[in-house]
Order: sequence, then structure tokens, then C-alpha cells
Amino acid sequence: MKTVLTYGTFDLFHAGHIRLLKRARSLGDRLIVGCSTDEFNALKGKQSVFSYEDRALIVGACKFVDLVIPESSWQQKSDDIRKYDVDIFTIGDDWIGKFDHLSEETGCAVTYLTRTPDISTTDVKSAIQQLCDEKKRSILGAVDHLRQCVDRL
Ligand code: C2G
Repeated sequence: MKTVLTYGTFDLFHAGHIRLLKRARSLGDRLIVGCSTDEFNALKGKQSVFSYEDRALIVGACKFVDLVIPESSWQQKSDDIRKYDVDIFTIGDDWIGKFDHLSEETGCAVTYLTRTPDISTTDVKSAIQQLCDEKKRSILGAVDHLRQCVDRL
């Protein structure tokens, strides 16, 4: 039984997350995901839209994921690797080199998976904001048109 471990915030779950989890799962027989708690997100300088409970629920519902655990500190990775007898630690290559030490500390393999281009939680937030702005402009335009009609009465 080869166990794979990864970590992340996984806010506004998108195709980049799914592709990462699918490839991570394909490295072994079971995949454990450390989902960042809201408090740890604050340490990472992130404010997620969905709560930890909802993000953990969504990640846990993904067919590639076998277990979700809370990620509440930078330091817990080695303990998690030992606790769950992890064979491979993996994460997106935006973190390349940052977790090589885990191999020396625990003997597990460390691999970085290519990040999916052109999609991020930030992009999703921007797209939603753009839709809201367009809607707002459209409503303000309609109000202005109505005001002109009333003025002409
Ligand atoms: N990811 C990806 N492609 C994207 C976006 C994200 O492959 N377009 C990967 C990231 O590289 C990461 C995982 O999906 O491996 C989760 O990404 P985030 O939710 O942004 O998590 P992050 O902030 O990278 O947290 O201790 C490690 C941290 O908790 C990682």
C-alpha cells in the first residue's frame, strides 16, 4: 500500500486542483490531503471564501482523495508523514524545492507536479468580480435610461 500525501487550501475548487489530486493519487494506492485550516490560511496570508469545513468536505468528496486531515502548521508535515506511513509527498511545482528537506527528515520521496496553467482561485475570484461589475453597470445604465424617460414626462 503506497501512500501519497499533499497539502493545500483548495478554495473555490477548480480544474487545477482536480488535476493535481488526480496525478497525486496516480503516484500510489491512497491519497491523503492536508487541507489548510482557516487559521493556517491567515498565517499563509490567505483569506478563503469557503470555510475549512466546506473546503475539507469538497476535497473529501473528490474520488481521488482517500482521507482529509487539517493542515494547521508549516511544521506538521514530517509528523504526518510518519503518522500515516507516507511513501510520497507531492505538491504543485510552484513550491519546487521548498519541501526537499522532508526526504532527508523522513525518508519519503518528494515530487513536484506541474501546476495547471491559467487557472487559480484568484482567477476565479476575479472572474466573479468582473461578472458583478458588468451586472452593476447594466443596472446603472437601465436606471439612467429610466431617469431620462421620467425627465421627459
Ligand atoms: N495547483 C495546481 N494548479 C493550479 C492551482 C493549484 O496544480 N492552477 C496546486 C498547487 O500547486 C497545490 C494545490 O493545487 O499543490 C493546492 O493549491 P492551493 O489551494 O493554492 O494551496 P497552496 O496555497 O499552494 O497551499 O503547506 C503547503 C500549502 O498548504 C500549499
